[in-house]
Amino acid sequence: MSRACRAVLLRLVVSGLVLAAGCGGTSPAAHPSAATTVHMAEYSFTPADLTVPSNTKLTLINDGTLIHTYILRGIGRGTADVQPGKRVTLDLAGVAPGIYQAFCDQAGHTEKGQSGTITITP
Ligand SMILES: [Cu+2]
Repeated sequence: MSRACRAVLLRLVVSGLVLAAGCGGTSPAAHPSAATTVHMAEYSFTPADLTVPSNTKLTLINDGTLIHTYILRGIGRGTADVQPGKRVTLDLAGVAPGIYQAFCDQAGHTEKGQSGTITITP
């Protein structure tokens, strides 16, 4: 191998290490969104799957033309009706870390795909 080749190889190795270090190393295999804002529309949440620390305040924005809600299944926490064009805050204080299904409780919306997951980390 030529000296120039070795130099290129070394640079690739070094930049690879820098990239690996920049990734943090504590992320799960998937890449869930770290956003704390969820956009609602017909019939979706964006992002559908997100991961937040415990005690986060989520912002829910209704970009659609119908009323939507964002409810965590099974624990009685979620928004009231969010009117089109409005935003509300959902305080997750006291919600135990875990993975929760999120859905819109307006008739038919979950069935049309308006659901997702929220993972709350300790
Ligand atoms: Cu909805």
